[in-house]
Amino acid sequence: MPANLTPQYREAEERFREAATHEEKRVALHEMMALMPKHKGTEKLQADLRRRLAKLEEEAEHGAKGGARRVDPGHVRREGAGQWVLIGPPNAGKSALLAALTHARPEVAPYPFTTHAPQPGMMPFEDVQVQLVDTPAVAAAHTEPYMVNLVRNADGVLVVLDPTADDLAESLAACRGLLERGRVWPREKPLPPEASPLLVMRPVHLVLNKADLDGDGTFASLARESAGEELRGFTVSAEHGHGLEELRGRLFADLGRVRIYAKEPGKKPDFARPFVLETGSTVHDLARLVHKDIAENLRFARIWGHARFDGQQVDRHHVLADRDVVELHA
Ligand SMILES: Nc1nc2c(ncn2[C@@H]2O[C@H](COP(=O)(O)OP(=O)(O)OP(=O)(O)O)[C@@H](O)[C@H]2O)c(=O)[nH]1
Ligand SMILES: [Mg+2]
Repeated sequence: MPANLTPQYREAEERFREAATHEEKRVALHEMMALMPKHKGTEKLQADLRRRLAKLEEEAEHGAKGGARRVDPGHVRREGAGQWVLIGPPNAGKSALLAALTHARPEVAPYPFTTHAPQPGMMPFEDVQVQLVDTPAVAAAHTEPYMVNLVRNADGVLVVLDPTADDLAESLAACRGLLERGRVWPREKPLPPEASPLLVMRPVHLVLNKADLDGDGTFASLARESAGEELRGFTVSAEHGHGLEELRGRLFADLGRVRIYAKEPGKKPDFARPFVLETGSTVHDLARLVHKDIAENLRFARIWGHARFDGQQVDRHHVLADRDVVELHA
């Protein structure tokens, strides 16, 4: 029986063949399995893919041949309320931006390809921390292969550009190419009807740096025009601080998270350490984070915040809002 593999499957297969890292191979194999038509004609192929995946996963678990454990440079462990990856051409100021927004101290230098490996930093915002990851330059001539996974696994992507640079169009194209390979679709951009089911919708913003060199903002306006409307643009100066406070607020807001302060009956809320949940989470989701037993035995909760009156009693299905104070009753 013919397998009738789709063009989308063939693309995933191509990515598997070209994959440079272990993690890229694993992702491509998962995509191939998801895209494979499930019928009698593909049973052998399905079994073969499962075998290959099991082998890859075992290698990751026990280290590659020779005993050395392979570390995927494209994987940065997520910390804080969410993770944004900074991508862009050489010299755009990605590292300068990381230094300005976080306590990290990456190398910043007036020559290209200064950054050689991803470097995370934690950006404080009000009472939470957001993770930013600085990365090596994206260029038409060379982009680190692991960058594909880095952008795919992040909660959001910042495309950092120097709008006064003369190769802006090429830089933008290289960044778009990387997002495409990572199957990251800017959330604001309408999805075409034939879009791949593997696309992940993420906030993708344009950060136009070096505003201090762009007197009346002409270069930034031109850059926004060529980037199109689907990317929200921020004009900043990493070195002079312009626009950074607005960006900081956006980076938390666009993660789509709420901060919840838990409170025990008769005690004051713990304002120092909010629980961070996805927007749309319920009282039950919070209870699960606090303790499994509380979640199982939850009777009701009281809420202070956006609810109609303070201390209002709600059930487990109640949807939480940012900065609610919640008292769980089990
Ligand atoms: N005038 C001005 N210069 C900046 C600004 N941000 C960064 N720079 C300068 O631009 C140069 C490159 O900055 P980096 O932060 O190293 O750039 P990068 O994007 O990390 O570069 P690579 O690591 O090579 O990809 C440095 O000389 C910085 O001092 C800014 O807002 N204004
Ligand atoms: Mg750098």
